[in-house]
Amino acid sequence: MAITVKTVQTTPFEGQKPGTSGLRKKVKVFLEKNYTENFVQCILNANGSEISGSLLVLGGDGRFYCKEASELIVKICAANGVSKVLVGQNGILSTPAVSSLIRHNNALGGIVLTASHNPGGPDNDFGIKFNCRNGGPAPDEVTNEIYKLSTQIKEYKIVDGLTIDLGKLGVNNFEVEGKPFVVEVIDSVANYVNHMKEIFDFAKLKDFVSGASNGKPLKMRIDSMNGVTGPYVNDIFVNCLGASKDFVVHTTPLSDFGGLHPDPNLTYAKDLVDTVAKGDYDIGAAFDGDGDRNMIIGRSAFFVTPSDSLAVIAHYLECIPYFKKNGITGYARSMPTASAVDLVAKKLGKEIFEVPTGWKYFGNLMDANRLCLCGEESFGTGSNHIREKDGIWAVLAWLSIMQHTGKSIEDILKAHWAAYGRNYFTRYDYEECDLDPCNEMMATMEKLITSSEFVGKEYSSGGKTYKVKVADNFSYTDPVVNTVSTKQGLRIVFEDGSRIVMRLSGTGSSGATVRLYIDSYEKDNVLGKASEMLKPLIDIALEISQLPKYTGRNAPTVIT
Ligand code: VG1
Ligand code: CO
Repeated sequence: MAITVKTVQTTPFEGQKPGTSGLRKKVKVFLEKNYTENFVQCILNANGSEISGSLLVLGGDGRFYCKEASELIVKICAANGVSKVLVGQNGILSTPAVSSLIRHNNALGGIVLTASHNPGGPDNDFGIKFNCRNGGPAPDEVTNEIYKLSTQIKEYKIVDGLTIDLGKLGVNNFEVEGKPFVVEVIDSVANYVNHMKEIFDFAKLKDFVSGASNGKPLKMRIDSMNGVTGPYVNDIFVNCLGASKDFVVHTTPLSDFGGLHPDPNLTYAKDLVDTVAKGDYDIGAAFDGDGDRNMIIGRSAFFVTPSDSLAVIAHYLECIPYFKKNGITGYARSMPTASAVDLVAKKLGKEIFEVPTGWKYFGNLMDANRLCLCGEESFGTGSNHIREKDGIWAVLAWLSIMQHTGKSIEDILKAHWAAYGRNYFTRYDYEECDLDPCNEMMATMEKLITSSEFVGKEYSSGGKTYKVKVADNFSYTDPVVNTVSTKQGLRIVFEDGSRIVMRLSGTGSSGATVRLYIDSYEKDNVLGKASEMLKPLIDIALEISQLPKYTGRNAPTVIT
């Protein structure tokens, strides 16, 4: 079929600035005439001449507008000289699967259609993210360029008369103004599942899950929260590892996530937590909408903080065949993540890096072969097998550790704390506050904590006194390419290592979400309750920031 390219005049939209992870707005914003077209054209333009003749991967988490956006993007790619698009069946690909596909196919990059953990449906969020050749989210230089182009755009290119059935697997050949253009609709899960089989010992895990190795089948509860992981979970845990079908729930991707907020934390994954709390399961896990986040809980809903999860995986990394084979390089965490993994790195003599919030900051270190395992406190854990965090990978890592140690999750954690001490951590989220007062709060607090008399100041609460050692707005110099990222979060570090961190979220679609992170380290007192242990520091943080005054909130929306 011969197809012609059409150039459409357009004008810029305000605010097409990618945040922590892509551009996220309400669906109705993306549906405005030319809004999606403009942004996609800018993504392609940001790649310059490399777009011509390129291969791109395309897919999303199945939320409302994913399918239509996929069809639209294919048409814009065709018009801009892309030679091939690999698209997941029905537009479905998890974020880790996109990353894996980009790498396996040596693609120029990928376009991921997701607003991740944000709710979906016609009245909720949609998102578009560009991942580069290494499979990782575009770094700041690229997203800044996309944004700059979005403020100047005058036209976009699109083809008419190109239709494909995204439901049908196979290769679709077209000719666009004399040049071949191919759309291949691929199985959404096959490549990813094979990748997991290369990393983990599936035979061993199958014996463990079925009980063949110890006479006791593992009882697990895996909750896909109606997000994209459902098909992957069914194939990996049920088909490959032999878990009972009853152990996996909410595995059909729904365009509105069935009304769930697909964020795997103690508040939004309540169904999982309540079920596992009854004491019948050995492990519970949940994922977010696009499958890159994970929450792990043990029997009776014993909660594993993501900071601890990272440290435990770091400690046991060699029980996973991939690391045994490829060796262990360094570890990393985002700045607000508690530093439990730092202690493991120190013990094992490995490099450890502290980067700003957002997975894009890990990529260069992985590419330079200095980093093989990293995580964020926001339920993100992953390794250098791809360049995104990976929810299912994290569960397979935990199953491997349970199999290797023969211990329960709670016992694994307790042994870890006994050996290393414990980093207590909590995060308070104040969602959808008014933007202006939050900006004012952050500016006022920054001024206060960076003033010369702030260091050395003492704050007391609950019978404890903390003396300020360092306070700043976190800035990061990438050790590989030397780019500097400033203003990445306000940080107060006390003499005993306790920290208060505060930043505004970069993934919301309206208003401001304030995140307050608190952590402190205890060498011996490791069995306390985090909420009680950290109470004095929380009170001090609220006093310093005047958060209740600025936000009008007396309690957070979510406590982790
Ligand atoms: C949040 C998390 C951050 C994570 C990001 C993307 O960002 O804090 O750690 O990398 O979401 O995760 P923010 O700016 O809202 O704090 V995902 O699973 O939404 O792509
Ligand atoms: Co996500």
